[in-house]
Amino acid sequence: MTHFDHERIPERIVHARGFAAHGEFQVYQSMKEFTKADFLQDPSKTTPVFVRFSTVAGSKGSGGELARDARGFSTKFYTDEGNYDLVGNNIPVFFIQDAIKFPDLVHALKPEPHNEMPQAASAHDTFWDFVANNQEAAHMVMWAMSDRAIPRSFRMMEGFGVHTFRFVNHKGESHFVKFHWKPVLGTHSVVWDEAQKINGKDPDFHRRDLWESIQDGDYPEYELGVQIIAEEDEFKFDFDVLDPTKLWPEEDVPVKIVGKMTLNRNVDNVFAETEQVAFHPGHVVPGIDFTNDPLLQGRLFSYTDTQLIRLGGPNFHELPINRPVCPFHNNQRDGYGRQTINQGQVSYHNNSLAQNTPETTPEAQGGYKHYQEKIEGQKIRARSESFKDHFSQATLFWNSMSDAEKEHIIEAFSFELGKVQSRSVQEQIVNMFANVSTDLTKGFAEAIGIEPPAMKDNSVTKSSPALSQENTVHSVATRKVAVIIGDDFDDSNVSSVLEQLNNKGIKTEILSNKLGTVKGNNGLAYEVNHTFLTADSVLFDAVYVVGAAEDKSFYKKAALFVHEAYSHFKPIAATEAGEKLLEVDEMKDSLGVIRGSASTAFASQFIEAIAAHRHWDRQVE
Ligand code: HDD
Repeated sequence: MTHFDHERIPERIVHARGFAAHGEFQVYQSMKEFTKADFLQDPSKTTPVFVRFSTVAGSKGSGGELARDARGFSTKFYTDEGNYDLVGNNIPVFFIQDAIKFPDLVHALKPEPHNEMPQAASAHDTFWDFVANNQEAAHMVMWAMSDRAIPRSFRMMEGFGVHTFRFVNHKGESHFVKFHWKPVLGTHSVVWDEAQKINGKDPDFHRRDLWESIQDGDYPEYELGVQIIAEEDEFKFDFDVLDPTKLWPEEDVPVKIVGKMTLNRNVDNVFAETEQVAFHPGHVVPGIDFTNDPLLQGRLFSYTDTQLIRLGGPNFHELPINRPVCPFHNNQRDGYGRQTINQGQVSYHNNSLAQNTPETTPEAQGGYKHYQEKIEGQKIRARSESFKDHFSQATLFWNSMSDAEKEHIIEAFSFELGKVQSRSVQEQIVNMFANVSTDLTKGFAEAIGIEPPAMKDNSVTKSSPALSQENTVHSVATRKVAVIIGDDFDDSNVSSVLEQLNNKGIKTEILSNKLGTVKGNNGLAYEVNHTFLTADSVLFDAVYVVGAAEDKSFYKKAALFVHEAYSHFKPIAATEAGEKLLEVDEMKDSLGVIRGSASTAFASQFIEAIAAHRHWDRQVE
């Protein structure tokens, strides 16, 4: 009973709701020119990894993984030189420039303290008040209001190290580096109405997707990319390369793809692994070092500190999930929950009784040595002038969006600010974002009944096509299709269409009005996977309506399902019997709606429509 009484530990102060998996990493070619990091040298070497994805704002048990939020993307590489942690997000920039503001940011974002509402949402007064009064947040807010904040799955989102780090090679030369994870399936999102419904229908939607794809052998894959800037080029850009509210446009500094990570094993126990894993941007290996980014500097303090309370003392690094896989030795001793039984008399340095061991490995033998940066001038606590432009890259982001993506951003601002009670905060935000784009502000100011301000001058016309999800990889592999079938369906060619989809790696699941078996008019039978009660259109990427014999109740439920899928811009295929569900003429003739008798051409068109992900032209109609 006593053990049971103590089974809970404090949840993470941010990123509390997370899910993780094991995997491995391999570099494509040696990165020797830039870094001496051992795990980035040899393409034949496999490095084990553990990756935890998370939402930021919600508590551990918060309902709904589809909250509008950044997603954490933390990777622990268990290298032969010790653990390297890349503790990033799915958004390449951050809300603030200086870590000392992090507690304020999180206080403003979390549920308001007097009534603890709202859970897992930024759509409330304190968050937007913080933004209006800390305008460095402008750029990340644009990302948070975009489709990036509602990913289709953990497998379909990018990851970013955010900060500028340093690569150091064997000659001691340093380069600035930014890390990227590029999902092999492309970067895809759902729409906001869908996100809210998924949160109710399956609050575990993202973790279920990850868990099931690993179980099915559809291992999530991400390529590691690096952007590199030579130290001497530090001042060649129109932004400060150490400012964490800025990205390096990929068109100016190309992302070099250098390796691949594959997640191939689910955890055995969520508490022991996912909950107890302790990430830290300060866990570095020789060849990777820090920069003077003031956000990174503050993180280097915070992550050890938080584990002390969360995991109950200084021995959290001895928990199985946190332990390095390489030999290690130090003079750390004792403390709560000590696991190692150290031998011998000596636990100090320098010593003569143990021939001066253990000692820090000298650099020549692979030990860590920080890059020695030459610095001149005063060290003061102040924000650099070069950190003062908060709007240019927010506009760059806006300029890079497709029409549909822009529309979604306007809707997101309209939703979030529509929930804000304070008229003054709403007005401040309208004024602030007029610095980013007048089209954007006009769009959402109207929705919340505020007069947009007179035009403000913003001369940024540049765009970065790499930022638009329209330009991502479009793959059909592992997409989920709901196949709607009722009794006495016309079974000619149904199986060949499903086979054609399955051959492309598309998952088909049978939906009907009751569980059991559905039978076609020529004896073809399918086991039903879900009913209209247990599943919903928001849990699928596309719908294939095979139909049924005349059955009013079947068609009523199926019609709701198909209409919702249509309103979320999803591909729909319907055979003749299923066509009666597409009663609205506009639906019949829309792009992404395939009609006709089941044939090879019909299936191919449907596959093409699925590859497009969503058919935004319906939005413009
Ligand atoms: Fe943080 C957790 C990512 C800024 C303080 N952070 C945490 C996690 C991720 C990030 C992914 C979850 C790790 C896990 O899965 O266990 N954080 C970021 C990124 C940032 C960032 C990408 C900006 C570039 N964080 C940041 C600042 C501070 C913190 C500026 C404080 C000064 N973060 C924490 C923390 C957490 C954390 C309080 C909570 C749990 C933990 O560390 O282990 O220390």
